[in-house]
Amino acid sequence: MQTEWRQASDPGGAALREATSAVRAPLLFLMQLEDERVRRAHALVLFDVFGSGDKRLHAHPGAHAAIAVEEIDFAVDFMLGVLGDPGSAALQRRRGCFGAPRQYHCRPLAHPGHCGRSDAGASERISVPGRKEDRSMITLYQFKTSPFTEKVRRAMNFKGIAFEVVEVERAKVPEGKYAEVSPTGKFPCIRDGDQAVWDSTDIIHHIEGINPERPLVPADARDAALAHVIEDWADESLYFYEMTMRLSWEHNLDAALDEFSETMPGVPKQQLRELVLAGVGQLVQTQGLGRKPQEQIVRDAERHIEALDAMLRGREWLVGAALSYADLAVIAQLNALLYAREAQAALEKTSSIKAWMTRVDAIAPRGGN
Ligand SMILES: N[C@@H](CCC(=O)N[C@@H](CS)C(=O)NCC(=O)O)C(=O)O
Repeated sequence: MQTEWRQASDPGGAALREATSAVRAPLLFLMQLEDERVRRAHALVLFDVFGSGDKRLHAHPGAHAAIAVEEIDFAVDFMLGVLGDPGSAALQRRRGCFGAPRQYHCRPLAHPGHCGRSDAGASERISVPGRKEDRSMITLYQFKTSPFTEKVRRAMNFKGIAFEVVEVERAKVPEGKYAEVSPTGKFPCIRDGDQAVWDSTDIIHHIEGINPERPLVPADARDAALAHVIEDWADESLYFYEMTMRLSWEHNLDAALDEFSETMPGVPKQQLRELVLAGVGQLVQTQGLGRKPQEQIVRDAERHIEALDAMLRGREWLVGAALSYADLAVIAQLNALLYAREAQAALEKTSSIKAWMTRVDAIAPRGGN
């Protein structure tokens, strides 16, 4: 398709363009917003060229292969509907699982090309499945390098909540630029209509009522308690391991520095490196973890990773029989921790974590973070 499209996008591809515009069959066009193979602009031009009267564009955050699982079911539904078999047993069964098929929309981005990129102050608009058309767009204020942001993005992607992103300019936080939405000066926070919600945990609970057919808080009281405790373990314990190992150890910081540097435009990398080492070093010293010798911290982190592996052995999700916000909190911290080579080595010795990560990515993608 890529080769064909290259032809179609230049004047020499006129024949292909003509053939595409002659297609009149109902069209369900799948598009990944961070597709590494097909440029977003090219996909949109191609979509426009099709001559079909019934054309739908389904856009999801993520790379080429990160198509949401429910999208495949939707495609089968769509095909069965087109083939005139809307009452088939297979179709009814699928509708039973996912509710009535939803209409998906993708609007042009306010800042095309910024999806998941980190240009300071940039915003993006993403429309995703399950969007409630009658509610205003949520704005997510984020540091793209933050695991708490990753948790929230995954939650909104899973629920199909449309949101736009504002990449917070670190240097402007002390000046009070974002004080209205985040009185603590911490991020992520969201603006939902006239309400501001800060702290990723509060955000998860706030958005739980949006698209409730895709819950993240377990219904069972014991499972809900377990999800709460696991999330807290991720946010308040694993977080300090990732901070210490990713950002205060020189040999690991270099792997994370490029991304950090995107959130501090104008600060030379070497200066930023020193700032991060000193700032985070001081923070983890005060918290306490940073006072331990590195070997002891590595051993602690290995125990955490082994514990996670044991929790997942023979199970698909951390709590109960479905994805919950516990999975999202843990995968977000783990991804940050995996910048540390010691954590990567520990992961290699596990048996269940990688498959679980793939499962989470499939239905709750990071969304270009
Ligand atoms: N408990 C908060 C933690 C958020 C947090 O610590 N965010 C960090 C980025 S990873 C932050 O905003 N740091 C800026 C600061 O502390 O001034 C949550 O879950 O949202």
